[in-house]
Amino acid sequence: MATKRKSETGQFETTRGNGGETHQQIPADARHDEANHLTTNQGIHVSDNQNSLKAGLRGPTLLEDFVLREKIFHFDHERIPERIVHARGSGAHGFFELYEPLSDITRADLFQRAGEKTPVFVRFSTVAGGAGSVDTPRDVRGFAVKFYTKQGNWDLVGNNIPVFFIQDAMKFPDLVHAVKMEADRAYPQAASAHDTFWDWASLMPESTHMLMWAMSDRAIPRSLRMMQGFGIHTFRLVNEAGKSTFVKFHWRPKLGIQSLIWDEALKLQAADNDYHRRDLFEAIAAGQYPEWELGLQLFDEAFAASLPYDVLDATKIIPEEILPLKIVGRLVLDRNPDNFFAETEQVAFCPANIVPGIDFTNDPLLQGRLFSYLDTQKSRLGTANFHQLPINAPKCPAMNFQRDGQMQMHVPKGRANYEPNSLGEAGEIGGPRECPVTGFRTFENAQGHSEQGEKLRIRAELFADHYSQARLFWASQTSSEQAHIASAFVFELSKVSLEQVPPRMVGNLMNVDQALAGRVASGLGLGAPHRNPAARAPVALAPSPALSIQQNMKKTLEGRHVGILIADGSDAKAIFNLVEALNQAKAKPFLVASRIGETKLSDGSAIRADGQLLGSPSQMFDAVAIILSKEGAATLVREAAAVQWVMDAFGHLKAIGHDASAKALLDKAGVQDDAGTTDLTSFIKAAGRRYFDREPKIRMLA
Ligand code: HDE
Repeated sequence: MATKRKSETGQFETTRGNGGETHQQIPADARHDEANHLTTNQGIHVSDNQNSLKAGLRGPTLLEDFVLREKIFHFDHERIPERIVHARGSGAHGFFELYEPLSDITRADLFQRAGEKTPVFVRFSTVAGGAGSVDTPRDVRGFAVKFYTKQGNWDLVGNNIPVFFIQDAMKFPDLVHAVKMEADRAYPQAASAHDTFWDWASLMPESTHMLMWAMSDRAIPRSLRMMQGFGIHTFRLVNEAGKSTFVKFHWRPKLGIQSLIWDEALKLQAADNDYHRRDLFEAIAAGQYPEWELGLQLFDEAFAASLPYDVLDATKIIPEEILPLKIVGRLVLDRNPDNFFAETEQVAFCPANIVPGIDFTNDPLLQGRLFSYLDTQKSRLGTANFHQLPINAPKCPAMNFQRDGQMQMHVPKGRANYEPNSLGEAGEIGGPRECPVTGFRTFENAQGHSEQGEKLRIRAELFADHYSQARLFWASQTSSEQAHIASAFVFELSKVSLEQVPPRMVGNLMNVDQALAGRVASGLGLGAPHRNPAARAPVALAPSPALSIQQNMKKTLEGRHVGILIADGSDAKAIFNLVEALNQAKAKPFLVASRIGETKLSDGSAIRADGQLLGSPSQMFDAVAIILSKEGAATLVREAAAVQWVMDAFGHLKAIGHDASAKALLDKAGVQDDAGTTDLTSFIKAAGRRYFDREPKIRMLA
């Protein structure tokens, strides 16, 4: 029954029958907060955010309920189209700090003063999956940085792999159609392991170098904080005198580069869809700010001409051993977005956003990108005024005569919406004017190289070399990394049902390395591979150890997560000491037990676990420790999740520290002693790395 009762202040308030009970017990005046009104979008105070307006107690909802209609209307339109590629991403705010002035090579304002900090917003992403897909598929990762410089926004929209699948923008829609879910069946989501991708890739020899990277552990990063970033294309830096220097941009993670084991990546898709997003958010929230250094490869025309590959070809790198990086500054991410949608979703990157002192080259892939990104923002964000959104707006003044359009947020004053005008002379606002001094001037390329020639649909000669650098990459890997690459090819091609595709792909690999092709063919159960003709004979290039992850990993626990499995009766002191040592090593300890609430320790104290065993499988950690009582171990050997926990930690090549009582569980999980299985005293020292030499004993790789 609905009744009306009088509140203490004399206001009437409706109470409801069953099901309608909300907060009506609170007197109306107690909820009245002058400064904190819930309102409609028109600013009307809302009296009731729980009930729609009805004709009578059990009557129909009334159309006149503008509060309900507005709320539902807005909700209905909450989603915007996701990005056609790179739909799933995570972002963060931070700054770029310059180490030393670079005025001799660029007039870009952000590179002039040592110690100066430029605000940035960074978005990391996967490429193929939709916005709701998982974080750890085998995929390239986007690494897009928006620098809010004093001279306007500069977007360095890169990836975590320094080359790309294609050389010419013309092929991008084909690549994306082939890799995304298949057109008729709409699967697989976020995976390249399917017919159409490999059909396309095997017919595109220029993709071979990138495929080598994509099949390597680069495509399964451990953390967004532990991957390198690359601008990929050759760009130009231009100084005050108009002199141009070619540049390739590199980001180097302070925590070192690190990747997952493939089986671990697969299991993480089940354990934590948001593994990377959570890792980034939590690290920043905990004050462990991810950091990268910016490295530049600087060179001139003569150097470019001396190389046996074309620097305008995005399927080629310049090895660091030939052209070392000049480290010029650091990128620090120190603030999570306040709102995912407003910032990470609405951020609109565009490689065409450059500032005076930086310029493009004729890389035909880059040239296509200069069109695409602005264009895509219009359909994604719906208006040509997307640059006015707070996350996209420059932090320096922006003034021009562009006007109107959907969702115009500015209210320009006066009549000056054209130029030239003489309104200023009449005492009105005349508006801004161009400036040849501070304004952006395109590099004129006048040193005998001015762009002229016939109109041709053609690529430069050296672009036809599709294999030399794929070979270089292969030769630069450790034998463990080579086994991962060969096995990844086998995994991916094993999911292909078009019979003509795997032999064709293996035929391309024959041009990279016969042994690799043989291993992939044998892993797939194919006959002896046949070499596909190469458009241009590969040349010998010296290996580049800088391309190997394993040879460049940092031995450290910093920023790493360590799972500690405990049970009733576990040694309290051992747990305390380990947690202390891990904190000191800047690692994140995480207690795992069968019950979250309370685990009773050896000294009678009780401890709360951070995670329950089933919900915290060992793939979530970089290393694990197991501290058990005899009874605890006896219970856990009968718990499949505990046995699996240990088995996976061992299979994922992690350090396992344990006390004597845990031995029974280790034995049950088939753990064999090696350098990575230690007692608790040696654990901290052992835990800062993976044990790749364990792998051949436990996994049959191709
Ligand atoms: Fe992109 N790319 N891309 N891409 N790309 C997009 O822009 C495109 C390429 C990259 O976090 C889209 O806003 C073309 C190379 C990143 O928001 C779109 C070509 C590299 C991101 C687009 C390329 C990238 C994108 C989709 C070939 C590494 C995510 C939504 C000519 C250097 C940025 C959007 C973010 C996003 C087009 C090739 C990196 C459709 C046409 C090479 C990191 O405009």
